Amino acid sequence: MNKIVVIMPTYNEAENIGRMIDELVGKEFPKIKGADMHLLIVNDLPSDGSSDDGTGDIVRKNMEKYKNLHILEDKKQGLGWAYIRGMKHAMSKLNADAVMEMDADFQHPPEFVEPMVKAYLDGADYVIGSRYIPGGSIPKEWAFSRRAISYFGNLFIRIVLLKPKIHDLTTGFRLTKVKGVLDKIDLDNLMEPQRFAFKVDLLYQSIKNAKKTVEVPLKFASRTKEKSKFDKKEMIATFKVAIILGIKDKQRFIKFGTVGFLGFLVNFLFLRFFRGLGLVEMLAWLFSTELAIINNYVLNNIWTFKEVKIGGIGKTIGKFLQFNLTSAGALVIQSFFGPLGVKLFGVKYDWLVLIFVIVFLVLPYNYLMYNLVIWKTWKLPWSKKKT
Ligand SMILES: Nc1nc2c(ncn2[C@@H]2O[C@H](COP(=O)(O)OP(=O)(O)O)[C@@H](O)[C@H]2O)c(=O)[nH]1
Ligand SMILES: [Mg+2]
Repeated sequence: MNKIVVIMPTYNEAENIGRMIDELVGKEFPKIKGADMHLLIVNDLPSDGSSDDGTGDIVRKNMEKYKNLHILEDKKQGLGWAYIRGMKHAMSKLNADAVMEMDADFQHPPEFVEPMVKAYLDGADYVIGSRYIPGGSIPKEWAFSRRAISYFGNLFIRIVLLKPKIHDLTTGFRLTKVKGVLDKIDLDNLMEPQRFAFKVDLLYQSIKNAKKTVEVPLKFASRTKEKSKFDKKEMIATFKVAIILGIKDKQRFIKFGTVGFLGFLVNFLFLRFFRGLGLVEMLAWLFSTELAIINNYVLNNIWTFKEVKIGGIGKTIGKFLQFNLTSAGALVIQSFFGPLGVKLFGVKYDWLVLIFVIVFLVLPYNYLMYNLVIWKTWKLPWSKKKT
């Protein structure tokens, strides 16, 4: 049976934690069929050594009653580290098949655990509790300004990370499959682990690793007791992480462009070189073009797409042949739209036509082919079905 560990960080949550344990472990978990549910509380103690409000004692008392309740306790290092410690413990000590991230303050109502687990059991390897899809909501009593900040902040991150299909990128309520998703993430090197902002990095990497990401509606509740620990500093850090990740994403495109430019130089210089050797024009073109293709394949493989580098002789040969085919596609595009453009705008503007064809047709085509066909870093919606 699938073992699912709900990781719940707490910092001075004595007012909430007892009732949360009863509602979640006592009432909700037994309703969930098909999964072995556990709750792991990661309680932080004040870093100055002073005593906390007794959250840990309440948990320990409940552990006598619930065998599927666990606790980790340490000095406060921030929310991210609490989750990282919890996730490592869940994977290595509790042998979890999946983990959930959940708050202790009832903002993630316990009854929403079941539909998320169901989505996982139905084949999703990353499940997002989403406030911004039909059936989900943010608290009615939130003031307009707070709604606007939440909505536009989220929209901003969606745009920066180029994730239009996912509607809630800042939610804290999520389920992650261990095998293939969480165990592929380098938890020790997440961005801003002392802050809430680490969640954006975690989400970004999880979506990348996951074959099937599903959003499940979440009715986000108001905080019941005490006040939120999320403030302006946290918000700025969150945007910062999103922007850095967004740029990292474009880094690949910048490398791709650089390699393409080098390929152009190789083509240009060797054309002259082979001509100089006395080769007939057609062969000079053929050889120099092929050298440019080799240049592009090798550099893109070891640099632009180094994270998904293709190795091994058999695979390299197969992929290289495929690469030649997609490159031939670019030539076809160029030799169709080039003459067409010249016909439309006159030979005087052939250079403009060339730039236009390369920038708006050849580059996007190549980038698409590399990501989709050669190095397969992008997934099509319909190829996501396999798990
Ligand atoms: N272990 C641990 N838990 C924390 C820390 N900061 C916040 N939490 C917990 O994380 C959850 C979310 O915190 P909360 O203040 O409600 O943030 P908000 O819901 O984003 O406003 C709650 O369960 C908190 O007790 C921390 O530094 N360490
Ligand atoms: Mg909260």
